[in-house]
Amino acid sequence: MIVITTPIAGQRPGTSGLRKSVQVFRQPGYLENFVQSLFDVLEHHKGATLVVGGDGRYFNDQAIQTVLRLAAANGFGRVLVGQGGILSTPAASAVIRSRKAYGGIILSASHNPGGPEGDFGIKYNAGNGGPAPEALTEAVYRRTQSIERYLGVESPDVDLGTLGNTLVGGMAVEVIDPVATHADLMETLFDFGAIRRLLGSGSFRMRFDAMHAVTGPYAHEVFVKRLGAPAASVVNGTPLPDFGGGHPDPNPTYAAELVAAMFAADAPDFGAASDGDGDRNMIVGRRFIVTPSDSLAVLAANAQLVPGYAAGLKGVARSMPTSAAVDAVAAALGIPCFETPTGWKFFGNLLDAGRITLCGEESAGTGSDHVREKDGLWAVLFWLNVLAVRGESVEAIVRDHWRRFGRHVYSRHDYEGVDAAAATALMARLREALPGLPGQKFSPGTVTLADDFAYTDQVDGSVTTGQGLRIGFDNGSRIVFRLSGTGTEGATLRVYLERFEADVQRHGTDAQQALAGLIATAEQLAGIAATTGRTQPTVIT
Ligand code: G16
Repeated sequence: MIVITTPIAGQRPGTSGLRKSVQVFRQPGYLENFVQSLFDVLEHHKGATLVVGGDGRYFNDQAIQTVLRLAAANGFGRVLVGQGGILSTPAASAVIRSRKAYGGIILSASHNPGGPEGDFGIKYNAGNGGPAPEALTEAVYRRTQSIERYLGVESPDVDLGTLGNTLVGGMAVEVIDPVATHADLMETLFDFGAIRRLLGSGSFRMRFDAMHAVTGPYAHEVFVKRLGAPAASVVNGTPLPDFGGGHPDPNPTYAAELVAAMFAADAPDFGAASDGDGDRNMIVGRRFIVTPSDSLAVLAANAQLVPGYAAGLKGVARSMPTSAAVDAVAAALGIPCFETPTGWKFFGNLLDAGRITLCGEESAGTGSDHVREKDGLWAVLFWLNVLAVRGESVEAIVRDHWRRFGRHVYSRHDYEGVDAAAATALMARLREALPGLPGQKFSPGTVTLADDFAYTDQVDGSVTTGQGLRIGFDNGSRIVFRLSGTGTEGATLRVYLERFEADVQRHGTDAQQALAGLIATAEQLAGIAATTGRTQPTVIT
């Protein structure tokens, strides 16, 4: 037992676990405080199996050794750890489920930059393979504020580079292949034969950008080894502790290299990228970027073409700020569509209860009931399967989708690293103004809904409030204001803009142009420039 002599103030985890700068995480006792608090709160874990792995970022290897020593002292029977300390978030979810583990610890700050000056993070996934539910996260947070000791064993570092078994204290440690379980699962869902024929046809080229993050080894195994794509189809495929100095967030700003390649004269037919821990995805056709909201809708509409989903979808779900494109598909299919708060954890109960099969978020996450996380590689394979069956381009498939269902023109404007007090004040002012908005006319239409989104879980009845300010107009347009829960510096204000076009011929592809009225109204309502000093968003997706 080790007594914490310098107590570390408890930290409230954000949308997806605890994320802080590496410097904060390296303070003596900081990581231990969180891990011990988690173990103190968990019940019946003596002798149980824990899965541990991360996205390979700086400090990943050291943090894993710490987790192993604490897990041993806290009575876990076995830890399965990915070779090299690597496990993508969806792969960790797959391993937890297939090995029937008690739960798992994933070391990642997702899409945030890495390296000694970058960010680090830790999150706990439960036995269903999904993010810890709110109640558990809150309990851990409360425990971090009163904890005064952590338990550890004296033991040399485990060799994470070699597959096999060893002991830490009396606890078994098994270094596992980080890729195999997930890759095998993918083979059960998708038509690998059809995708192999597409990739080997000589007339179809793909480019997958792993952004020097965790998906490199997964992409090599699946696209190159199992599906026969040329090795050059995977770029930036070696995980690096600082992600090569990049920002592994697959959006048009941070995946600019991919976008440039896909808009070049000799562009491949299909482009995709994933993020730091492999759960997000970006889909790009030749000179055509697919928004995450549209991607979810297209996958739902084409699910019958994919073996794993050919029997039909039980239902779908999207986070509140995600566009209603998938709602239109659900209505046409006659299946339920759920609207949840931002954060994958809110899909967990619906998936566990068999109420939904597919779900997704505007923040570049799409997934299904195959694991309990969003899954970047899965989304790419889903698209490849659809492309292989339909034999059309990405753009043709999306345009056909818009013709059938109408187009939910969509964009998100992020104001990153703004002064936290200013951002909070902006939201507070807007929240106060909400009751007076219904009935007021703005250029996009008359306000019909203005509220602070609250959600009642359809399965366990738990209520979550304060999930984003939404302002809806009579013509289906919508503006949502929300503060990010994943940033580590200042605050990030997100403004989500959506407008429905039944007649897709009326507008070209330029979303910013089509949304100009809503963008101006958002500024008019929130006074973003005056409050934050920012006249332009940092990132537009
Ligand atoms: C995490 C969650 C996602 C969520 C996103 C929102 O993503 O896992 O479910 O949509 O955060 O981020 P924010 O609060 O910044 O808008 P990730 O990929 O960072 O784990």
